[in-house]
Amino acid sequence: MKNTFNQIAGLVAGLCFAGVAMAQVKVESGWARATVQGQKATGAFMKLTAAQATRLVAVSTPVAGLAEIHEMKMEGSVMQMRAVPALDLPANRAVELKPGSYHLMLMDLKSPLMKDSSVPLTLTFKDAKGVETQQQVSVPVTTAMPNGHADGAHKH
Ligand SMILES: [Cu+2]
Repeated sequence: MKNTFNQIAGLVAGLCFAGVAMAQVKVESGWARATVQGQKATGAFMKLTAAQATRLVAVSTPVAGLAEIHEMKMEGSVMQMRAVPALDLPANRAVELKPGSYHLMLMDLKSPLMKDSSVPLTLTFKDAKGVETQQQVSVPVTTAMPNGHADGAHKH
């Protein structure tokens, strides 16, 4: 009985390890926009580079009741924001989530995101075979893109 359990545990651990190794996605320059009291939604941004082609299919965080993958694009002369079911990540090509483009939308915030704190995010990826893997990241909360060239940097 105990032996069987150990074997199963070992097998599960082995599978998990293989899954993580294969679906590794590099997460760089992540940040979330700080919010003020009463603000219920904000965006989180980062650069994702997948070793093998995969798709970002979900995001969750304990700080928000609901988190979605959003895209912004021009519809005629109006900038529209909408939820998308998945974001394609081609192999070895950086996909940037940034203001005015793809972003992670954190909604129903439980409390304001204070500058200089950090937000834990769980990213769910689904590869070409339909295998889902999750990756935990923690991104800093700030008021503008950390490297300074964001259009939001000079708003106030
Ligand atoms: Cu959005």
